[in-house]
Amino acid sequence: MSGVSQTLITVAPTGAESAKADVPALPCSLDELVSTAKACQAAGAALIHVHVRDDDARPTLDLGYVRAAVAAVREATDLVVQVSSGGAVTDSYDARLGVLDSDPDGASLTCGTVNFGQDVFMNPWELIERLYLAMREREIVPEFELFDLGHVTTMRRLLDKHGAPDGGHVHADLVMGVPGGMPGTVQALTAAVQALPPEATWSATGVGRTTVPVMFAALAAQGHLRVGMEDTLTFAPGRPVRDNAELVERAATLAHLAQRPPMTPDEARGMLGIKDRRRTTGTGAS
Ligand code: KMH
Ligand code: ZN
Repeated sequence: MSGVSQTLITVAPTGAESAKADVPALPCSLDELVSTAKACQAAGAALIHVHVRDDDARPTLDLGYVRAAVAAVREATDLVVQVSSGGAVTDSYDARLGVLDSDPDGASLTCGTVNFGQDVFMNPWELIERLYLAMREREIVPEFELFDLGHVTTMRRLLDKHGAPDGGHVHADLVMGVPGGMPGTVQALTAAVQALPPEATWSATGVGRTTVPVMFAALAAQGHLRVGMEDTLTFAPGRPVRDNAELVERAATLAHLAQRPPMTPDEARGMLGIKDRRRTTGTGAS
């Protein structure tokens, strides 16, 4: 693999799993999401993976809330805005498809069912196909979420059957260390990366205590980084994460040390084949 000169840093600030009451620093309101997005862009993030909360800080896929979140982040920042089509383990397939009508730049697309702690995150083949085709119809660029080695096989089967995604580029995110998925180890990362199509780009996410080792492994293997409070609530043993920006700052510091500085949102758009919706909607950061 030839050298990758810059690092895409994605921030996943909220997720659907943690409760605001347990984690007061979790950005849940629209204001908190927007100020988090701005701080994370300033710290080096180029892409934001968005899960939305309702007025009671509960995870929601209600299209009104999701549309408002996408529009507000796009208005306030230059970040690539990716919505989660995974939602929470309790969400219906129709609701997960429904978020694609929120006009995002991208959307996550998990490529297989996985045990998820005590729960099961359901992603049968038929749902994966429906999400993929609905994304392409709407010119939304997917990010393939791969929680296990078999998910790489499913992603490749999807691409073989249906062709390239919107924008023509394949970008995957290895989600490592979920209880039930692949472990956050160098060995697992290497196996997954070797199974990817050679032209694909990829990032890695280490959940919980695998966050830091997975960042080192990903940088060493020419990968990109995803960090955020969706995946990590402890900055160091016994020290809760203060906010998402400090996770992005740490990732940016490591990227600089690896001599692969963070890419800008526009550079990320170029790499990922994402069209600039800021121009078509007339909004965007100055
Ligand atoms: N919340 C998890 C069940 C995604 O965003 O696409 C699923 C998830 C993946 O976070
Ligand atoms: Zn997510």
